[in-house]
Amino acid sequence: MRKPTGILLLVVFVLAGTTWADEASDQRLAWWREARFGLFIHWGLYAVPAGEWKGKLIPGIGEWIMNRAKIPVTEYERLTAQFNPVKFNAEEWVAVAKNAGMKYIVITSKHHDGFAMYRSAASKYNIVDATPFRRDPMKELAEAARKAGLRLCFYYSQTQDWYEPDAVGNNWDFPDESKKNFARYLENKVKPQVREIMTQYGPIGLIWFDTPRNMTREQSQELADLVHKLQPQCLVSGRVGNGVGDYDSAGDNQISVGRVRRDWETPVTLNDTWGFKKDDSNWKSPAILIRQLAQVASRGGNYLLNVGPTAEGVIPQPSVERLAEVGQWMKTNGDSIYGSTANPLPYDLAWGVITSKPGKLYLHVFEWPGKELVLSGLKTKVNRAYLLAERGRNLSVKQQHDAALDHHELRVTLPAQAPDARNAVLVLETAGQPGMDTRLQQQPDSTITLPAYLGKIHGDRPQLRLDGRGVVERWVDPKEWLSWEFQVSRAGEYNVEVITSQQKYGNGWEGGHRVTVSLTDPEVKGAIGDDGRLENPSNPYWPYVISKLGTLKITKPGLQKLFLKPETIEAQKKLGLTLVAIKLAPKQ
Ligand code: FHN
Repeated sequence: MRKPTGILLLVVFVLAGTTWADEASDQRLAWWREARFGLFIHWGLYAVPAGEWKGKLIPGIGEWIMNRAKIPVTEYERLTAQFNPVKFNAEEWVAVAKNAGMKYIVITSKHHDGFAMYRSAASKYNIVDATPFRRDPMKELAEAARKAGLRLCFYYSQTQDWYEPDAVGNNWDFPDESKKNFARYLENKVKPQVREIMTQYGPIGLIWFDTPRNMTREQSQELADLVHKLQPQCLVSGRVGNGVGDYDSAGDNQISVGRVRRDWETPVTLNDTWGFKKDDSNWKSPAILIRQLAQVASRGGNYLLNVGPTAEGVIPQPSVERLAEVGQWMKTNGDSIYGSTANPLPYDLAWGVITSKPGKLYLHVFEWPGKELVLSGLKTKVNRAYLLAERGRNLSVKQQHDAALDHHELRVTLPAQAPDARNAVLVLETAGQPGMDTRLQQQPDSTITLPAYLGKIHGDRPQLRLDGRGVVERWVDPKEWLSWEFQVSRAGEYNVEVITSQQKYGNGWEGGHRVTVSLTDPEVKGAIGDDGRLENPSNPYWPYVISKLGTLKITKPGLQKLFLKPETIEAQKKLGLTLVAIKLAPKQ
């Protein structure tokens, strides 16, 4: 008799605990979900060498120079004498963020080099005690941010600390792993410093821990608990490790696809580095930034865009200019981003992406169709349509339902020219919550795109999986395959293209796999060859490769099933079949 009661109590307790934890995260996340857009700042001693050490340019990201050039602590710490950012002006930095339409700032309080960018009693290796500057820039930023109504947040590197013998990462000064005591480093430096940043600067929006590496679940939990104990409303980023953060973090510069289950954020660089590097001028265009911001919001995430100020304390002008352009766009179109939620459809559209709010859909049109925009799948009546750039002018709308195919189609008459060629936002006000037909379906331009992330995986304990970008990884076993179900509205002959992804920066791609793409009946076979490169429209880092397989005939409209089955997979480079999507386009 007693045992079941005990178990019951335990279950109730665990469930109650879970609900409580979720509710607490939910409350903390309220401002952050509203914000959607933040400024990341990587600023530290590494801005002094700015990518160059002893006359040599060091490849890789700027804030990693100590690690990449294996600079001994005794040499690196001498940079403190040169670090005097006299041009630093907290109000100017905050104004840059505010003008961009950003609502929070996340700045490195301590990066992997171990140097604290604030007054720290726990370590003399900090900007106030160890540099001629002697000021605490975090204090100045906290005040400026508060005045401007932005939330200040801190980045803190909790495992890697190349200054400390007990921490992770410095194996050139401290090669003997057996002497390292990570728990001691956590107790002696991390926790005291986390306490400091949580108590010296007023309310903090979030702590952005990074590279959890060897953290045990208990250690991650202890850090999260410490933050929440000191400031119950402060968020903890997913990179605290072991899934104990309040929200998830996508990989660097990765834009997650499809429906993401938890709240998430992606950190993106304006050029290629995070910390300032004098030879990095690979700036992303405002068009890409505006597009990425909308894409991230359309998948329910936050966009954290990074600048790397110089050792003098100046945010590089090309960054300031790009942020100002995004800010201009936000002034007109911010309603479609702030407080928005994900696209109710599980896929992107040929012309762009969708964000939503109660009773509203925001169509972010990257490719202006001219004259008319057609959207499939909206079941609810549209009361009003207008462009955010021309709010006073209602656009004419036609809605149709093909009962035989159960196909909903909406047509909006547009001005011939887009009010903004990078992203013009069209608002649809619906009668109540927009209801969508979420089945994958043929688009109004007659193309059918079957994204890998919506495919069903088959095989005996399949190894293949989707990475955060929606690209298939570890597809090296030809016995594993994918299938999709989708609605077709027009029969006909279709060209079949298989789109795969290259590695980051276009470094590496593997082809030569033989595959069969088949519908329930007809099929097309062929090799995955390099028939053309395609700029990845959402991310310049991972370009695509198109393979033209031939054609497939769809004999009648309605529900179709498509199978992608490999016969052989080349996996010498260990990349395998890095599928992004299959595209069917009408044969002309
Ligand atoms: O190693 C760091 C890197 O220097 C930078 O801080 C990025 C930002 O997301 N985080 C780590 C790598 O993921």
